[in-house]
Amino acid sequence: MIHSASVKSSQDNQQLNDSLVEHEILRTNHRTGMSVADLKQAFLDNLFYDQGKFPALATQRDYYMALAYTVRDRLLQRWNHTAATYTEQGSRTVAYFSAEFLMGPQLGKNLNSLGIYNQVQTAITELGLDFEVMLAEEAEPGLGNGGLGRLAACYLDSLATLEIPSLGYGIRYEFGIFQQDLQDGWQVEKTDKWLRLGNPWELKRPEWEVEVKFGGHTDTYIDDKGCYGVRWIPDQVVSGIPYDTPILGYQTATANTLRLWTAEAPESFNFESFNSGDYLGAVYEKVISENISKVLYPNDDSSQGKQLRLTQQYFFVACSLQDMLRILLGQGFPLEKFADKFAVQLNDTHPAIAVVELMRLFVDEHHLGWEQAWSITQRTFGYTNHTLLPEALERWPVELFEHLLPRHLQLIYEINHRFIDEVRIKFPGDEARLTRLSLIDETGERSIRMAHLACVGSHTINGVAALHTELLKQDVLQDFYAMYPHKFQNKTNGVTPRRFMVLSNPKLTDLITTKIGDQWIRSLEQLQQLEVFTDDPPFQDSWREVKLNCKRELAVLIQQQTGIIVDPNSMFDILIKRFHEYKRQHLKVLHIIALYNRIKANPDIDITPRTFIFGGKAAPGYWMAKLIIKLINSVADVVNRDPDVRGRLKVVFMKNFSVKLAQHLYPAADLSEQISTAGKEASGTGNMKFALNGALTVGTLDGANVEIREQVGAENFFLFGLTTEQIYEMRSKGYDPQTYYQSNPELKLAIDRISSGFFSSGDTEVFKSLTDSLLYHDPYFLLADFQSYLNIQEQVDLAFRDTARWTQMSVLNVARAGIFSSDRAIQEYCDQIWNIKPTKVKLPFSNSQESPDAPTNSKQISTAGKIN
Ligand code: 26W
Repeated sequence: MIHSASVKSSQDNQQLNDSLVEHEILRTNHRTGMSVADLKQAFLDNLFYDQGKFPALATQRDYYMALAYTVRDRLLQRWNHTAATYTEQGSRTVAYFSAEFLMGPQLGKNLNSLGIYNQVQTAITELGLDFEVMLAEEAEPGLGNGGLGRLAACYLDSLATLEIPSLGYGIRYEFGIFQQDLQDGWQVEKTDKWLRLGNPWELKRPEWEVEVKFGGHTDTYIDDKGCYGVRWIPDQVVSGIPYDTPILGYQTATANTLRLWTAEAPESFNFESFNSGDYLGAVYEKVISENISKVLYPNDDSSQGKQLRLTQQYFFVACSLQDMLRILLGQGFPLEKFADKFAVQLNDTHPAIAVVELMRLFVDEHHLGWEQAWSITQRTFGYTNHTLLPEALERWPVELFEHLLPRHLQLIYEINHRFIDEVRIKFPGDEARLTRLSLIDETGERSIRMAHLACVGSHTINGVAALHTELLKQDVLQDFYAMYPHKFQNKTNGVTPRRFMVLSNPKLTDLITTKIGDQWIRSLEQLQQLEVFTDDPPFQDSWREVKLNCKRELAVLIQQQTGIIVDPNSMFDILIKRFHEYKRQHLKVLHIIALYNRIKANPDIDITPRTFIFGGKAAPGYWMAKLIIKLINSVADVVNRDPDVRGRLKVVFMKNFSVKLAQHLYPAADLSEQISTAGKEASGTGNMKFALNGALTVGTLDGANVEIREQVGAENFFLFGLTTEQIYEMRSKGYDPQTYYQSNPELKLAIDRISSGFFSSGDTEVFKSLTDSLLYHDPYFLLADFQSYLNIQEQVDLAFRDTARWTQMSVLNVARAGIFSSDRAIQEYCDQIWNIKPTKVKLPFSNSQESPDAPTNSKQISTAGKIN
């Protein structure tokens, strides 16, 4: 127990504390009561006092906001008590550094976490309002691209549920991932103005503003003790303002914090320019500063070395580390305890500049010696790698660093110098190795290799699935593995069952709970208990009923959004993820065309009816990915209109894929498509969400598919395609897609139909770059895997017709997929990387919805020096 200033001041304020406790009890019904009557009253109060409306004049938006504030009031109690508890106990804390947090809508999630979903639904319905419409009103906070950002959100959920003190640190982008629209089958992008109507879940904390420097030059000086020091004289200073969002644990008293930074100019106006008459110049500076947190870069898996992106990365990292120093010192810890107080996880290399910034803070600003500073830094950081694609590995031109972060470049040279000395000792005379390992890439334009910086500056390096970690060790990071074998670990990804089962699939949740109780929601391995019901006919009936219901709901949504009518009894075959050639959405298209061709050639052919559903965004500058979207829509147009295939094939592209939309898709899937080229997908997490909702997987041995198959059993997984080794071998021997094209008539016909203009009203040019790429390069081995894919899809067809067998496989997938919970993943990070234990949060009194083990009648609350 530390005797910090804050603890002392809370004792001095005992009187204030006592009255606060009393106050909390008194106002329970007004702002925290969980009964239907209290909730109704609170909702109407908020509508009147926050939205300024009588119910008759209120819009749907007003209703949503009034409800959101009603819920927020109820979670603030937990939030404040959590902060007070962490402060008093000086708890070790995880700081999850991520340029992306793809949180998804908050209202339903928070209602579930508080355990008041049903009460609120009743209250709203009794007021004569539509609860579903209110839920749908929430704008999606799309502050991420895909897998990496959503993983961060799942991890925050698990951290709070496991009662681990944690802060998520990132950027509050004014515009999140673009909204995807379709025009004539082409993707068009629209700006995502998610903040336009206000965000009720965040609290601005201007009192914790920090300053961040950019540009300029450095200077040396000798201080009054005769010590040499370096000063950074920037030419721009920007303010970082934190906005906090509470992250509630599932039915615990813990509410952690997601802290996102907005960039502002330090003064609204530059008065010097203003007074000298340069009004526009003064405003210009403000605009430049605000640009930093303006927009999320929509690239997934390709790094382009843009100055603004490095600016964003440094901005949020510099803000966050200053914030952590404030918390550390505010709680009375010495600087040297930084790595004991905080475990920082780098979500890919996007925040890797933190290694250098922490060194700069220690050495330049707090005057620690290099060795001590470096030891603390290395003990602080863990680095997670999320990609094997060479084009996604971040590199920043040295020149850019010189211009934007001149002091950091000097520090990087120093870090590199010492690191290279270390390599020389371990591998004497191996000059080639030095070149490969150096933080500076000297081939071509000199650049900084951020993954190398992250590896050197961290105590642990981890991949996100077993195969991925092996490939890191053998391939992408093999030299680092030789240098630091002890640093490497695997942490297979996981997903939160609270959002991707309980919230999005309530009927499945109820069915499972009636059989095995509700503990599985926190301990997902307990789903194993479902195995005994696998072959039980009434249970199988209920299982199918649940799935059919979800499919019916999705069918309604599809009709509303696309006008296409689909049959809920057909197999729902779903492929949803970012568009990228390595994910091979176009392999799926070749399959659809092959089936279509079979029907055209033989109209009486017996084919299991399928509805193919696609969703996902392409990076705006990624031509081929956008062309694949156009191809899907072109094929859909032809197939859906052809009377010969009626009742057998339907193709649907759901635009603007998001967390919100995903929640309707996973529960309704029969078949989950995970068809990337082996060795390319780091892990995948959609694959886990599908399996946990009872979809069967058709997939390659890639990423976490390998582990999913191991868990659910090879007989319950549809495997196809070349293995990573086979792909490597084929590539090294020289792969020629023509051999497949010439020898496989179905493949040839499918590709020829595209080239011939069959799907493009006779236009033979539009898809030429796509077909040429397949025929003459095929970098992702579609042609090599085509026949194997068609064969396994025939097995899928047969299996789907045997409903009892299919249901059995579906149940087994759910029963055996519990290991893919993000709780399991986070527990492993806590035990093996962060060395951190839970801190129980105590609420001062219990109301009807408190978790049963939350202690009551504690008077310990502190208000000073809080963590948030
Ligand atoms: C610099 C551009 C850029 C942007 C984003 C490079 C790389 C990224 C991410 C690392 C891409 C990403 O989201 N990767 C995905 O991470 C998931 C979570 O670990 C994995 O499940 C996916 O397989 C991986 O593609």
